[in-house]
Amino acid sequence: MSAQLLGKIDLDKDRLAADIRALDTVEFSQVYADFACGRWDICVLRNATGSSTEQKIRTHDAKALPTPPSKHVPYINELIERCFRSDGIRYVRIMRMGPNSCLIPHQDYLELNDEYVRIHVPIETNDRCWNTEDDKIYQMRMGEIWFLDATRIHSAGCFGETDRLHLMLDFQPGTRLSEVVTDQVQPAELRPSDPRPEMPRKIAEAIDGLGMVLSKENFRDVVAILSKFHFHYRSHGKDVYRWLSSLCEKSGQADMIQYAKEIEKYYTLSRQPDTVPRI
Ligand code: YCP
Ligand code: CO
Repeated sequence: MSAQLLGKIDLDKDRLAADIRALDTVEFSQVYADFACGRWDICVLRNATGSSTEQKIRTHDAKALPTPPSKHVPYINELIERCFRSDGIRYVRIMRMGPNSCLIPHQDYLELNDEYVRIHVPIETNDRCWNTEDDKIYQMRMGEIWFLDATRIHSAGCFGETDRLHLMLDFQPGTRLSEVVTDQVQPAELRPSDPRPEMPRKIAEAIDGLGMVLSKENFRDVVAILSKFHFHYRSHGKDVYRWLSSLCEKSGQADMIQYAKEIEKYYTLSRQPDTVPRI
């Protein structure tokens, strides 16, 4: 499948703002920080046990239980119950991304033995937030309910001046998209995004030129530059790894070439839990 707009929620701005303010007092977690460039953290609102000590996802098949932070967001709880068929929910999280931040293009569920059906609802965003999937770019707007096919290579970026907060719900593997929302949601109209310009040859050369300055200390920064470029020029998520491998080759450093292969595998092919490759 691919990303799909399923509908939208008419948000009560004041009540939502009160919940978001309350989240300032709640601790967000960095457990998946290795997927991000910049500021990106997560607050688990519902999970398998209801315990805040469980921050990472795993395969389980019981109705998700509220964690302590969910007490701070009464309006969001109400939205979940009103708009979603909550028996099928396995996780609810808030993903918070800061300005000038993005994710490294990746595929999810590789460390699990099943694939959840993942839904996103932007609850705070700006017009310089984007998502990518394969070679496509699109925007999710406030209150829209999106299915995100996280088995495809995808990414998200926030390049405006304010935070991007998404409510993210994982449904039981195999849930049909017609079984996700209730009849309380409104139909939504897809708004196409402007196409990205072709990457000028000079920029492609500059990327290869990064091989000249590549070192262990700046490897992550180079990955961040490439991940951000991929939002600005027409490309596929996989191109980030192609660019990276090409500039590593240009650097002539065998350990960098090897590391580039390992991270491509970790983010897009296969990974064990808690085995982030280290240079
Ligand atoms: C997950 N995977 O599938 C996480 C979210 C990126 C890595 C963040 O829950
Ligand atoms: Co993802």
